[in-house]
Amino acid sequence: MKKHILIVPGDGIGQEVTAVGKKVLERIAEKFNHEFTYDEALIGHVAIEATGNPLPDETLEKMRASDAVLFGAVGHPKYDNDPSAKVRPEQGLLKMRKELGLYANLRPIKLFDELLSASSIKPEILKGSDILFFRELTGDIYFGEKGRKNDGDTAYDIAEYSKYEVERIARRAFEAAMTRGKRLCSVDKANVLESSRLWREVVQAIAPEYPEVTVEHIFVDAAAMMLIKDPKRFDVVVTANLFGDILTDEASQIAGSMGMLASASVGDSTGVYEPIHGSAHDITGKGVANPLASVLSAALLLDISFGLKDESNAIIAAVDQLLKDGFRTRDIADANTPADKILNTEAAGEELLKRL
Ligand code: GGG
Repeated sequence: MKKHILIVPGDGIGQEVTAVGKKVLERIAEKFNHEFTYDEALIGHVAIEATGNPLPDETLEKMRASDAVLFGAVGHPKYDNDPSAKVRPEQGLLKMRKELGLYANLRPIKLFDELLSASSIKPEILKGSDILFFRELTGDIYFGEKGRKNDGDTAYDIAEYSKYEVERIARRAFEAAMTRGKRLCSVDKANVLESSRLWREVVQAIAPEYPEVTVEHIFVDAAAMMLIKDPKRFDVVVTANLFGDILTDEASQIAGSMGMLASASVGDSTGVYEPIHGSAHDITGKGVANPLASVLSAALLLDISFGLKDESNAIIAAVDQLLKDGFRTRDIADANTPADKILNTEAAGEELLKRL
């Protein structure tokens, strides 16, 4: 198969982990006789530094022209601590999602058995957890009108959803539930928010089309609690942009670390695949970031955008083997991990390639 992949490492540890993700794609191409070509583009803080724009037109054009994008992360503490900054790295991320119509963000929360002890949650609560989140990605408070009034003393961000926006993400979640445990949990805050009441109304209206799927509606506050108390009760979860952002960071603790969670953003055109973690400037340049979320994002890319299931499974099996062989990056190591089994980013990539 011939495919063109755009590598967009972005900021901070995005650079370090995406380098490993790319090596894994190269090894897969070699092993399975595919011809993957690559190009690279800027986004986020590095793009602002180079061009003044967090998503240069050239990057967007390259994204549209590619078959899939392997993405890293965006963000820089300089902007986090400067609320008055007019141009911010995250604007590049949001614009990319809107321009490419990436309305569905799939976040599989799968616990590798070997990492049962890496989580602070009790193993008996965790074992067998396997959740697929659908986070809506191009609506909600992230994209509604925002601004200041009263001479800047008051700020607002409007959370807005149309029926169409809810329907298309809900349908994807129902379809996914049909291929899994046939249980769908829709998370909202319908007791308080009008946008959530519309959300619930739309999900309820679609449900009869999927009679085999058991649907439940849970308020986001209760969902946050249940995720930690009883993660196995969830199969597919569908929720709005902001709730999905927060709940999946929480859910990363089910998988042991943010460094283990991959995501796929799909919709109208090119799919974008990236770790759920951000740029993590506290560890940038130290070579200790966990590259497995980027590697697992590459696996999602092969499966979802190219339909290469065997190749995708080969990557997941290699990650599994790496963990079974006792290797850990710092974030998933525990007191029982021998020092010689704790790997830096590059070494984790090398050990993984050996297992591919
Ligand atoms: N790879 C994920 C990433 O870069 N996250 C940084 C960020 O700003 N995330 C906000 C969001 O996902 O909406």
